[in-house]
Amino acid sequence: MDTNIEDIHRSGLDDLKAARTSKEVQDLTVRYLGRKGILTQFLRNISQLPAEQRPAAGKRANELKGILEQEFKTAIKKFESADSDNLDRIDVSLPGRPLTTGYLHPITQVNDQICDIFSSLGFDIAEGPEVESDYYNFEALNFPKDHPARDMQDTFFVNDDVVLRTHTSPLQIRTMEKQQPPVRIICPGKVYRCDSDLTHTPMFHQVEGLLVDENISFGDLKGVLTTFVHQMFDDQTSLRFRPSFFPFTEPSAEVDILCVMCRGKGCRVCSRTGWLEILGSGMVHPALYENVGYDADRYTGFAFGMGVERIAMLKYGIDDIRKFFENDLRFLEQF
Ligand code: 2NL
Repeated sequence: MDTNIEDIHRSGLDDLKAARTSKEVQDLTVRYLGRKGILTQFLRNISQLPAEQRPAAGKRANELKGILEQEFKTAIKKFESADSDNLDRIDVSLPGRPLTTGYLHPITQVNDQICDIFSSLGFDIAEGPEVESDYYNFEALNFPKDHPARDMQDTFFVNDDVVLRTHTSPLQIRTMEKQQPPVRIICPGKVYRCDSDLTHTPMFHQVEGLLVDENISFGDLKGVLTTFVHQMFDDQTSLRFRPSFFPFTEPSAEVDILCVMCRGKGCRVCSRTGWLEILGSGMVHPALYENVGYDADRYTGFAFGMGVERIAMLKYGIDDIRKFFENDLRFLEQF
């Protein structure tokens, strides 16, 4: 026998050390342990050794067979897991995956447009709580307790004295309590009314505005709201001021625009009137000035309120308010 078992052991481990891939280790396994492998040959040749040497050589050769099998197997596993790491690694030469950009909900877009128009006219933006006291939501706004006007707004009560605000006017009362005229604010925000159908949801978004100063007239109200309508729709839009009633304004007026569907001819959308109501407004009732400590002889002002969903429906010709709340991307992606 020319090859020494210890030489096979040493060269086996040296070859393994030099191997760099699982394929190379697989080749080594064949070279040492395969049918014609170096160690296999050695084992086969043991029968030709002198009888007294056979047991020790057989024991040692089988021992080495176990060692090499184990070492090669471990090395193959190690290289294979490293190979799969390589597959997962990022290929920086590949083109990037495009990121889909987000977009704002149509109600947010219309709300922002309304706020931008009034900001450009010099109004500040005020925000505040959605849970309000009966005082700020009704009493201070000239809705006496048990007055039928409270039935105009189907209120969600938290308890006898606390409500979910039915409009954002409470914020305007709070602002007037803190600050003497001139006041020029708009109040955007969520409001709540117990009402649900094609044009009403229990929660909707409102923007209310208030301007109080010396010598403010109904003419100022008409000028500001006409400018708003022309910027929000288009500057050819016809509008009219129609007498109305609110407990907190006197006189009161609702603003209509010529029907965007039939241009005034009369259709289903405008109930054959040719006009669409878009907001309510009026001169602030003197009783409110008393409640907030303003001099009612010195100051006058106007106020207005509009539903953001309603403006968005008219602007985009949407017939069902609930579409804004269903979060169907096929609808939302169109804006
Ligand atoms: C509507 C009508 C309106 C007001 C809101 C208001 C607020 C104060 C004083 C006086 Cl603090 N008025 N707000 C005035 C007229 C109409 O809203 O139909 N909103 C959706």
